[in-house]
Amino acid sequence: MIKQGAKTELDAIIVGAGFAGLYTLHKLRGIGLRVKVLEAGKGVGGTWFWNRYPGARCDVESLEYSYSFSEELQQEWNWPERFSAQPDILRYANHVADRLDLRRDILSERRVVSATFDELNDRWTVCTAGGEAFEARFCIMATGNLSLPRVPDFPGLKNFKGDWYHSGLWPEEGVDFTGRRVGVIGTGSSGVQMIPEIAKQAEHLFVFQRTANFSVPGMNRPMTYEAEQGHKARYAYWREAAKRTPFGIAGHPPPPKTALEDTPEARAEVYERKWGTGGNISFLYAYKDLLTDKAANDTACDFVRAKIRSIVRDPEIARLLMPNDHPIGTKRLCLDNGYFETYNRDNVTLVDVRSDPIIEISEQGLRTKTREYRLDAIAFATGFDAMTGALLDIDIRGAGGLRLADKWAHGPRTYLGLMTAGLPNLFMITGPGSPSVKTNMIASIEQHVDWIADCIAYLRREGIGRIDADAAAEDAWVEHVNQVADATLYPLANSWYVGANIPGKPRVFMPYVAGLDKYRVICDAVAAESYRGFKLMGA
Ligand code: N01
Repeated sequence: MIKQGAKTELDAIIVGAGFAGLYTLHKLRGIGLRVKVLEAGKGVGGTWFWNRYPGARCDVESLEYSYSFSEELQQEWNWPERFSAQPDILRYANHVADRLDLRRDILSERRVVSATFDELNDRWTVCTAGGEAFEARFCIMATGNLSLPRVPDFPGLKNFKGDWYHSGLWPEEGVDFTGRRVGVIGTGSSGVQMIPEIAKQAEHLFVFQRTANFSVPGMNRPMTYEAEQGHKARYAYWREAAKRTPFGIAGHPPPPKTALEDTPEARAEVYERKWGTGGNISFLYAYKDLLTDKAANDTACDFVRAKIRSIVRDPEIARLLMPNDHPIGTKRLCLDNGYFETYNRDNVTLVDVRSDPIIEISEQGLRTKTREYRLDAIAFATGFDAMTGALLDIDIRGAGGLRLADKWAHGPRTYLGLMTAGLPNLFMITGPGSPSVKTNMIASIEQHVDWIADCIAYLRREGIGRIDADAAAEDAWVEHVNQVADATLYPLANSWYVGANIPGKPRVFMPYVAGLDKYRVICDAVAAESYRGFKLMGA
């Protein structure tokens, strides 16, 4: 038990016990550091601890979305489905915590509120909401990219007599919607996943859609013994192959052709095959230029819109569900299990809140400009303050009192997404400016954690007390990240990748989209050149 007022002295503090925090703890322990993880939740698992909404499921296949660093771990764990459901991923995170004996260094229900760098001795002091303080040379932010939930500030929410939930803060005990009139606000990945499941329970489900979203089928299925064993027999091969791909996912050979090289008939066949295979990477890998050429992308958009028209019986509802404001894939392409089919149910109503905006949450439900919907419960699937939200939620102050919030007032600036100049010895895992959310997150996490652990081991070996990103290297990296994004269609969408979902957030494209394979090479070269672009100082 740590006493109020006392400071716990450590070598490294990790904030967050999701997949990034768990692996960082394991790695840093492995190089002999005294480490503690501070976690806001009651348990480990990060995203998969908080996002317990009905239908929550990963859109990367289970055999890929798992740690690769331990052959024993990857061999002994069994995944029940092709795409894992949230409870299975959370079970896996807990298994890893037990298997690697991580829990003794994880302090749960510790929400970090501040992190302050002391320049005199090159150490961070990290404080929790409960008033505890921890001090360490290194601070590693494993705070996640989609971990600060956002509830829009609709007037009247506090007066609502029913229950309301957010996808990212779902009650641990679950929610029974049986016999209730339920409203879901939002049709991103979370909404698309929860809508079919809530529709099966609710007396009536009202979906409040502002922007239609592209979604492709997951074609999820139970894992067969043959599929699992076949993959596991060559796990090392598949993991190595994944490292040489942009997404950190093996088994999707780069497409050889551009979309317009094929005839319309041949294209239709390709898209039909991809649709039947399931998976968003598979679909977006139909042609090599879908994310760089608008005319190519239009062909994929048209195919999905035609699918929606063919699935949804009411032509007016089908029309409303057809996305028309962004190229496919430039917002996270949703993966669903019967999403569009759900709108054929008698107990589901689609409400277009683009033409009839939400005015307020009333005592009895939700009021749009033209009418009131009586609701017993509202599920907000309204997303997150992505990529920077969780970091800026902490009062982080670096050298000379530099506040991260001030430094990033016009958008995040990092070198390699790993560090930001002026905040020495503070590393970010999958930070803005790294491939992160555009990849298999666990693959990106492993790459970052391995790099950070190697870097810290090097600093200790060389007797170096402080590492900081060089401002010029950071400027060059930010420019490079933007140049790469500008050569794609991504910036055309009003997505959370550019912060467009948060009113007032600076519009900056945050992930690095050149691919994890290329990024890995850059990071390795930086390390091999004695951490080029970083300033190493003092003992
Ligand atoms: O959030 P989102 P999410 N009035 O921001 C709507 C990952 N993820 O939680 O587009 C009305 O995508 C908003 O409408 P609009 C994945 O990376 C992965 O669904 O702003 N509507 C939009 O429809 C994903 O991209 C998995 O017009 C409002 C929705 O809310 C990321 O998390 C599963 C509104 C928000 O969509 C975030 O997904 C789940 C308002 N005032 C999540 N404000 C898988 O692995 C917002 N909306 C499969």
